[in-house]
Amino acid sequence: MTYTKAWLNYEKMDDSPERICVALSETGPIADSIRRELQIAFEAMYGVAPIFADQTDKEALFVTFHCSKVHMYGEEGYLVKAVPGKITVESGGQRGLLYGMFAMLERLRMGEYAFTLAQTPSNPIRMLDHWDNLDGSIERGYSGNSFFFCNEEVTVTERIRDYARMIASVGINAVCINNVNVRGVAAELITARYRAPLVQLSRIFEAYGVKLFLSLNFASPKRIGGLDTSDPCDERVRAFWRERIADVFEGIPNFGGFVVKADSEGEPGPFAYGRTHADGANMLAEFARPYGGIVIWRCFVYNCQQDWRDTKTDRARSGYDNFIGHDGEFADNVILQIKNGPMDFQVREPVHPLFGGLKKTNMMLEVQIAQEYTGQQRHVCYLLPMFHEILNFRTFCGQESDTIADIVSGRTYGNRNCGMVAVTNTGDDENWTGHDLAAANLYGFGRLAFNTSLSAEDIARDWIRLTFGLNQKVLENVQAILMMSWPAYEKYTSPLGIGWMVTPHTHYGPDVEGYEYDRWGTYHRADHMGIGVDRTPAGTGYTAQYNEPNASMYANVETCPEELLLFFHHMPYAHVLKTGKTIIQHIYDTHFEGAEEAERMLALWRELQGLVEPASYMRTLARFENQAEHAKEWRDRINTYFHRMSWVEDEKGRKIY
Ligand code: GCV
Repeated sequence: MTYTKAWLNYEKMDDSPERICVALSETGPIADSIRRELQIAFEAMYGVAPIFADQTDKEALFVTFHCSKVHMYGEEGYLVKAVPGKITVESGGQRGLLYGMFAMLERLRMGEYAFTLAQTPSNPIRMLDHWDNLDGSIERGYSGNSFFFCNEEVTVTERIRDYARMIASVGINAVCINNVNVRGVAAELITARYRAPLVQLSRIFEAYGVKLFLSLNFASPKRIGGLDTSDPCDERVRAFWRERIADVFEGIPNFGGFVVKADSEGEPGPFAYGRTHADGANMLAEFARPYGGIVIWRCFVYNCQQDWRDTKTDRARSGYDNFIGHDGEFADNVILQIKNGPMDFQVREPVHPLFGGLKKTNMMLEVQIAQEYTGQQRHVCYLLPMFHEILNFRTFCGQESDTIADIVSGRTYGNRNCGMVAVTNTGDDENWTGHDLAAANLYGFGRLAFNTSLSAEDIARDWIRLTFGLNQKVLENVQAILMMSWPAYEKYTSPLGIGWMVTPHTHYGPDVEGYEYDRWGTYHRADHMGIGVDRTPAGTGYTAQYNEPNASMYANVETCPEELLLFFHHMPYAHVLKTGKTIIQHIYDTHFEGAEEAERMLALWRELQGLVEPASYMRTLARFENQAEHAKEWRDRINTYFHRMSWVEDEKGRKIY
């Protein structure tokens, strides 16, 4: 299948140098990737193949790469200086040269010839997690099938190299290729069965500075090792893992480590043997340590067999309750991977309290660019503004640098095993991400993880120009669409932080009570008087998991940020918000507004006919038409539900069914 070049769509530039000379004395796979990329880019942009030589002449554009081991920007940072006719790229390592080269190409593509770019990555680990299954399906995948797996085989294709180029161009340095739910033959990825193609795959990633990770099944000793237990303290189990892990690291070059989902949504874990998560993670980490390997252990642990009548158990509490008591027990090559919020990637959630709670544990922030709950890449929902808010959240953990960005970058506690990871949104669709505009989330996540101080607007602007070219109208309209998309999606779906009003299992489309009487701990508790979950000390006590002053801020209705009001409080519909509107009127108004904004996005896109490549225009138009219709469905289902529940009329007398 053919596929687009996404933001690596190097278009012909108006001005071209006569010759381009490149001085790059480095050798090895990354240096080769740099040469290859310059070849592709310069030929496409200028119609000129670069000459790799240390000398130049006056007419040529001369690009020089310097790598010195003690460079102030470190192994992954870079300094790029460009004046007309001459560019130097410096770094302390080849990965820095690679990133510097991509940054340089971005500027050149925007028609800039004199610039200085200096950047060290904010986060040591910048990772993408694929939830790809060995049969080729993708859990919560909305852009086709896997390009790593098909029919229980690992597929190694040219597309993977292009994927590696794309993600390296935004600074991603780690990829986990298989689903954290490790089912069936996926457990055998750590055996000889899949060794040969995994080695090939890892070599491709290595050439772009990306480490390969695998998700493992904690019950492997039983499932594939022929043992009758997977108890992490059992000597036979330890021997199994010692041998398997050594074999994987010794057999696969460029291997980074493992991602583990344990005791979560039915996946096996140490609880079955009366062991802790620290026991489980540390055992694996011990055997990965000699290879510099790491174990990324997920904190998404909660009771998914809850009785909906039980109002004391609170899923939001569970991550913190399960892990806080083990702070300081995890080995230094274990990282706890924590979702951005305490529930599960809703359109609005508070920041996970574990970030402010753990003081002696490595942490990584997990976000989801696969839009499971935010329109599934059929609706446009640019998530960078949300990620920005999360990163800037102050935890008040008692240190001077106390934001999420500080903690996961290692600034707060001086650690290196930390960073950001996104559940990724790619598949084998022609445009990689289902919706053409969903690629902005992939591009944006990488850019933000590399430099957490970038604004969502600036990232959007760069992505638009690299993807669609330099037309001003395209820039203005697409930028407007992207920036209004997350607020619009929030308006026409679940209100004020309450979450989960989606169709069970698929998680697409409205179903207000879809999860209300189910076992997943995701309730809104609406009745004829009001809605929301009391998570204050008088309720489930969740607010106390935050440090002060956040704990009190959330517990108090007056100070609780209103966009999260129903997450923290059960409120009457008649409660008056700071806007002067009652909650019920707010629900009606935002749903009418959100649906109108979806129409507005469609109109903005329509104005681009003839300015955007026709296939992309048509593909995206169809998605916008669908989104506008679907937003009305959301509007009407939500408004009708609350109208019938509350018996309160819309002040503006609009049609509610
Ligand atoms: C991979 C949610 C999703 C699951 C996913 C899980 C997780 O519950 O719906 O598909 O499983 O999160 O993050 O592990």
